Amino acid sequence: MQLNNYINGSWQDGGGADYTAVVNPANGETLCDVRLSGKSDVDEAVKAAKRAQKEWALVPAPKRADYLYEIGRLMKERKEHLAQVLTKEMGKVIEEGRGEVQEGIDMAFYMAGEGRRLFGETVPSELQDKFAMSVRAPIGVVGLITPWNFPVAIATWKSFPAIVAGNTFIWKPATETPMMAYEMAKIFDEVGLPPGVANVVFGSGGEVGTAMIEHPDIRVISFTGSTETGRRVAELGGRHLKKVSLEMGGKNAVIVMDDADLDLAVEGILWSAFGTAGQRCTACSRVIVHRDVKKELEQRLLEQMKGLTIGDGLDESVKVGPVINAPALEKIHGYVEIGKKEGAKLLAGGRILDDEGLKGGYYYEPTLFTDVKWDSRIAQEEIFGPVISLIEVDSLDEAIEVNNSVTYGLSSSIFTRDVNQAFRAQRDLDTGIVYVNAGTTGAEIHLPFGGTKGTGNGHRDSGVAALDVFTEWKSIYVDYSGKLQRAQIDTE
Ligand code: UN1
Repeated sequence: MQLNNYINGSWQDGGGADYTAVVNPANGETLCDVRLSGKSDVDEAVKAAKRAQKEWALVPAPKRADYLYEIGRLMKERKEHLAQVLTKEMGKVIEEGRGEVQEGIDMAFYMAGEGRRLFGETVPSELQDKFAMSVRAPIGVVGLITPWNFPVAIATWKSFPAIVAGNTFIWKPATETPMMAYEMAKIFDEVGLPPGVANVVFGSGGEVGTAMIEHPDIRVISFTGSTETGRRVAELGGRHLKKVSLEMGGKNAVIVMDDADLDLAVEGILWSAFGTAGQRCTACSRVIVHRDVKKELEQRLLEQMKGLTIGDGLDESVKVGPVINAPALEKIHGYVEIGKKEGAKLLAGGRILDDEGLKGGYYYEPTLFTDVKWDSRIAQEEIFGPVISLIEVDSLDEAIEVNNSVTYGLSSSIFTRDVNQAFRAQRDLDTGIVYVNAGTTGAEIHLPFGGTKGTGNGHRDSGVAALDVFTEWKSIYVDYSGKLQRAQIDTE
């Protein structure tokens, strides 16, 4: 099987010379080949998107939303198939695959609702017989660059608000996960979106991404991925005066206070640390624990970790799937070695697995470090794998300080039964998302998603906030006085 780009409503072979193989991380088998694209494919897609956008912007928003209802309906109908493709392609366990597809379905219906809102504002004018309002205007052609760890949900967070607001888009999915993008392109095609509204271009390395960022007719770049790549996107985007929305890494912590329900905390930690094999930007990778419950928490975590079945995510009994590829395995293992050198105590895990039944795949054993220093590298840098670092503290103040000591600011969580501590924590934790008595993952699509500090650059995916990325505020004044009224002068 070979995948083609979807440009201007038709399937086209990429113009690049090379193919890349899509590999199932659970067993190393090749799933399909993709011909890579180049700058000429981007140019063609942008041309089509620009042409289509003029007409698309004139389609009333509730009518644009009708396509989203239809997309949501098809995704729902194909939920199981999409989840299977997702699990084969990137490895997350099937239960989470279904959850991710559900996130996309929710986004379709939620953003379709925005087609009947897209609220602007009317405000009184300073002058008599003058009407003042501001409306959300579409921006034009937008570029979407998405990661492999959430190959469908994140794409829906970006593409659905983009089109409901009257933009057209070019989407470059991650090289590792083009199959999900292909499935979505088929849906865009089937619902009859006008040609050029949705375009999918498969790339690799920097060529397609760079061509998108440099293209004068792409006005917005919405990127989710690594901090390293995000920085390059921001630099290049800045040079071309693009509106750039970035969602990048995290170093998310669960705080466990001395009055916490420990069973609940353990469940929350395991789910958010080892779900998607720790490859979520919201994954819990630090546990900041009050000294009085540290030993007890360690014991309970160790006990529960024994029950985590590792293997191919298509097997319903498996709890932890593979990581994405060999370089990811090496990176994770490299961090475990660093942790040991830094003097952290390895309580469990710490191995690349190639036992019978796991051969050919990329599996890392769920890992628990304790006695980790808050400023050590394993406690500060994003590992993006199933590794937890336990850090001991004496008070809520210290826990918050440790939480806030990292350069990232995506998600955080606190387990406590004390409502005062919970409310203080939600105020003082410097992250874009805060959970009380829940792990660090599981953001819902109708709330803004994003982080402070090095996690992003102030924009948000999801929720109504996503519309701020894909619309321009336009202020409109209508003077019906019949005379020339001068603001700031005739108001005296
Ligand atoms: C990501 O890891 O990039 O909150 C997104 C969550 C999911 C989305 C994660 N709803 O964990």
